[in-house]
Amino acid sequence: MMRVFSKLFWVVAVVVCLFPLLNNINGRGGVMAFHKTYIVNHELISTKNVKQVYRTGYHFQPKQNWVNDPNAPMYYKGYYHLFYQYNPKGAVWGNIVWAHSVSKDMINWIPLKPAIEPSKPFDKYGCWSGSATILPGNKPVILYTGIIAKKPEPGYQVQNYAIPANYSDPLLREWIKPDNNPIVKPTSENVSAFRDPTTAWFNNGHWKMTVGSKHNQRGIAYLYRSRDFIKWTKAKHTLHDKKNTGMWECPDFYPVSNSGTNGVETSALEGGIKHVLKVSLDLTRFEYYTIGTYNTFKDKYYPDSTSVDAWAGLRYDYGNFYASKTFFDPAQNRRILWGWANESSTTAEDVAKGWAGIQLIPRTVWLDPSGKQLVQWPIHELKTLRGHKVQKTNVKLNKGDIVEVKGITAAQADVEAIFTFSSLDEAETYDPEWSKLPSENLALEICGIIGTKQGGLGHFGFLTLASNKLEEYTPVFLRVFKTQDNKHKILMCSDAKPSSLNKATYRPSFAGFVDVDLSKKKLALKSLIDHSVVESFGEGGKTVITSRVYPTLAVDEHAHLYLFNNGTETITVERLDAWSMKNPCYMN
Ligand code: DQQ
Repeated sequence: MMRVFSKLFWVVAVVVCLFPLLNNINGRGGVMAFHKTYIVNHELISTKNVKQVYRTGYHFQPKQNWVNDPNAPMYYKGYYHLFYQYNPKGAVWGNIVWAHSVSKDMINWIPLKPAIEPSKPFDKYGCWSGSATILPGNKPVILYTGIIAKKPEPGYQVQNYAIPANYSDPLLREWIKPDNNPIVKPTSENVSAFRDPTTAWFNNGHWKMTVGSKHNQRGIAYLYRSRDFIKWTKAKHTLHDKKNTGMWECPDFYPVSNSGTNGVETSALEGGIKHVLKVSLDLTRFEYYTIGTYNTFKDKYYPDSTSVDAWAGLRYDYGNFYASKTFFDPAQNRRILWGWANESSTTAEDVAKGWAGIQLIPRTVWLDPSGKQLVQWPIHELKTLRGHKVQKTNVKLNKGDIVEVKGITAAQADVEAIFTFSSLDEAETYDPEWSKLPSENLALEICGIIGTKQGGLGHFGFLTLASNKLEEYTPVFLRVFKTQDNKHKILMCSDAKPSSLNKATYRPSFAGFVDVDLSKKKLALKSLIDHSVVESFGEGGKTVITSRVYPTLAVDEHAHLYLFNNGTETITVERLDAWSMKNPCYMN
């Protein structure tokens, strides 16, 4: 049976590759609060004449309509499954169903019919986010949030489960929502803030899972226990909570290995591991994580003292990245992170182009040897899309130099560079006054202060999606500062401000610090550029920033990629590798 499906996958894949017109190859090849209902008459808006210059080439996006959170990613019988929040009726949030696609490599996708749609009293007004757990005997089960009434806004929330109709179907095309749903109901104080159940883990004879919530402005990850996955009891205490952080959406709780890059299964609780708790904060529309210890005796999570447990804490991504979810991939012993990037264009522009939202390239995630942060890197399968390559070595970038990287499709590319410098002397002083700035995102505050002013050691990096005369560009760069105790602080920024002449789009600057030892006098940068998205990885994935941008001139073959240095210290590009990126055989 599996062999038949696998054959079918590749037959379909090859056919579609041969006939690009069938998919979006020919089409070329953040962040906002929602749960808001839009009244848009899509029939009155024609998308036919909209030039689709912002559609991505190699990111996951369906042919049309609105997309948000990735849901229940999992690996089952040879296929990766991705479900996601989807509006089948338009390019704005609403009418949410669980769309479903399957893949052999998380790059080429086959769309299937929606797996879960509102149909029963327990999910009549919406099937919101949730997760998959693989029960013993390789039996997947989905936990998801059902909306049972429109009031109180944004909806009355319960937790449901769904199971495959046919376990022998590796594509898991049919899902059953049993009539004993809902299996978890809210308490009276949080009926409209009680959602997004996690993947469950097993210990002490029970399955455990958390549900995101808030009480007043205290963010909460409630802990539930069950012996049979059907009857769930709320623990007297929370798994974790924190005052003044507002609603915790899409919590994710999982173990990471203390050493190496391999992932560990969600129920692994002992033997050289730490735990990660990530929450998506509805108040800021950014995600934060801490690294800590799961005390299995107390059934409670404690962040390490080195992990800031608040808005100034660590983020997977300091840019447009939300509602993420990880899963353990048993086929390759790794933990994979999926995240959603919203549009930064206006709702009217989204409706006109007929789609909104993309899933970012899945990233392998592991614990940094310091134990203080995670590291992320695009899955290795992405390399299969690399086409024509350009390589440069030992390119000197003096103060003010801008050097074009020619010979690749700059609007759809993968670029990696190692920058070196002979001395740290030129690094500017890290102003002690900056420590008084609001700490929610200090890096961003500093980025705003230094602006485009020339520095000492940096800023240097890439000008992505740049127009010929630099009327538009999205700079991704690094800049080094010297602190009073003679240490260094490295700032990484991705700045959408100069990205577009269209001033109606949201063009935020994003920034984070990169925690790196500079004794080798080297810094690495990678960007995945794809028409309207730039995903950048500082120092091998220690700091990641995603920007959504909408250039008006730097589109398709009119886009350019440059290396630049705007600091007094000469920078050497020790090595640059840049590839044109091909389109996958997308069928979404
Ligand atoms: N999106 C879902 C919710 C979740 C939010 C609704 C996060 O379940 O809290 O589409 O983006």
